[in-house]
Amino acid sequence: MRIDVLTLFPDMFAGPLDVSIIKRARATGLLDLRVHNLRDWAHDRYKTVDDRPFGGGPGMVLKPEPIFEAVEALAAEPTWVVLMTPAGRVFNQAAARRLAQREHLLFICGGYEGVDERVHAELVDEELSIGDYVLTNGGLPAMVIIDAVTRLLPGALGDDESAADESFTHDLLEYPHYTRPAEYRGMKVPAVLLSGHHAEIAQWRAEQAKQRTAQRRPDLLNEQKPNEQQDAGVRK
Ligand code: JEW
Repeated sequence: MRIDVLTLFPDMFAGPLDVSIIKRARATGLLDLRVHNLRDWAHDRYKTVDDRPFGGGPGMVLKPEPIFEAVEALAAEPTWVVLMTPAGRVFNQAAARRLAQREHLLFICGGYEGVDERVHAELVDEELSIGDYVLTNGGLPAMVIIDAVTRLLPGALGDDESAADESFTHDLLEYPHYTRPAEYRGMKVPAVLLSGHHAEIAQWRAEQAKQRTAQRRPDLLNEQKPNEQQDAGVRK
């Protein structure tokens, strides 16, 4: 998969995407990730990419020209263009599975107050947020999505890592884990896990996962699951 990122802060991307599974996916050629500074497409020697909003008001708006020209330079069918914005649909594991099917993703991170509306209308296939909290820009949200998508690429995970992939794929939280010692500071590992009865262990774990989910994340049990394949994107 190829992923291009357009950002005002390319330095943000250096650390998180250069460790662990993503590092390995890049090294083996499974992921071709390229981070670009939007200012490279600015038109003036001050590298201006934003301007004051028409109609007045606080803050600045990202100008359309650098974004249009950058996307035209980097994208070709079948590129799927994703705009990070707090006004987007909330990213989840189903969205990660959907994005992982694409050959080429292009993330526009944004910054400041927002992006000229003509970018949303003409250039963008899908708008995504990572949740209901305020951030300074779209860089971290883009990295979160790149992380979630990369580990779904066939061959990205080692055997141990894929075996450990339980939680959101089964729509339940994980059961509790224990390792040695069997007793630590008076706290004992549940006897069933030491029993060697595989069927009983599986039953205990399933029950724990259900109980935990009901207690901590009842929303996961009640959630409607629309068909995201049909339901994706703002431009149909
Ligand atoms: C996200 C892209 C670009 C946040 C989450 N937050 C916020 C916010 C910003 C500007 C105007 C209004 C609200 C900051 N910001 C972004 C925030 C994505 C941008 C600027 C974002 N997901 N995605 N939770």
